[in-house]
Amino acid sequence: MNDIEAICRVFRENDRFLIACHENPEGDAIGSELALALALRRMGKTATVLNADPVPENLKFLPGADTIIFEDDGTDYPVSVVVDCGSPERTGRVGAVLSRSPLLVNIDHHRTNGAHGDYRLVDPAAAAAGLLVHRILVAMGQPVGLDVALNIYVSVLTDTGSFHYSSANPEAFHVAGEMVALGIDPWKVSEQLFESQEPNRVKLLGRVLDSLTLSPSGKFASITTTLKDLAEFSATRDFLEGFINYPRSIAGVEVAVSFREETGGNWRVSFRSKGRVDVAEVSSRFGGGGHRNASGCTVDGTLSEVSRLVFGALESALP
Ligand SMILES: [Mn+2]
Repeated sequence: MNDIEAICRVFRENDRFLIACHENPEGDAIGSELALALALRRMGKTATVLNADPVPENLKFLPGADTIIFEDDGTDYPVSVVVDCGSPERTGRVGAVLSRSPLLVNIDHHRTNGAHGDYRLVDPAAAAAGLLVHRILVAMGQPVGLDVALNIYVSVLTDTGSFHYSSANPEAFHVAGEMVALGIDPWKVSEQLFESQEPNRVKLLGRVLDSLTLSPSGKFASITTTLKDLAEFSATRDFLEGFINYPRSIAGVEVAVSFREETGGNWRVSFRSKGRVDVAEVSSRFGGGGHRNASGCTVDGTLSEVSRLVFGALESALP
């Protein structure tokens, strides 16, 4: 789904844009929407970024992050743009605001992306949605300023797991290298992203790691976070970002699972695969979605019911 030329035309010919991403945004979601917003503003356009959830503490340094709004400003925009979002539902409560626009542009790299939007640039081969924004800026002949470069660099760095994942393809390295050539300092970015944790987040990690459970086969490992844990450490959900990498790091484990209790008694289930199990397929069985190696879904029930269902699905998905 590649309407890049039509999308460039939409960006050139319109003046006011509403930009959004998925709920609980991370580096790629925020980096790609801010890169696009800042580039459009530089073209003299109005670009409003509306998110359902706050910017995680470690992403607040991103240029433009302080301009994101969290409530409907009551304005109707001729064009809405959704980035890094596999389905319209994943925009959460801002979805209703987006649907007031007569035109929706869908920029995404989730393999499970449906056919939403009037114009789509959906490429599952792209390592980050930020790279798709970069392709659009290049196609429009728009220069990439330092503020845009930092957002694109962070989107690529975070969505490739600091270039650890197999999604880190030549485009990812090439564009990241270009951003460094423009003046981005990799260590300064890493310091902001990874070396600026709140003490309570590290304490919560200790609690969560205590819940580590391995399946009898040793191929699956899970961690669990309850609402009580979150309350005890005054944690916001972004505290949990990256915790799932610890169970995945165990020798022999193919898939790591994180169970996070949500209000209403259901569980947000996240999967990280080392590559042999397609966890996008597993989470789609529970109505979720994502990538082959990183996906998520929400499942109702008690923790023991939910973990039995999820581990059962994983066993049957083993190649
Ligand atoms: Mn992404």
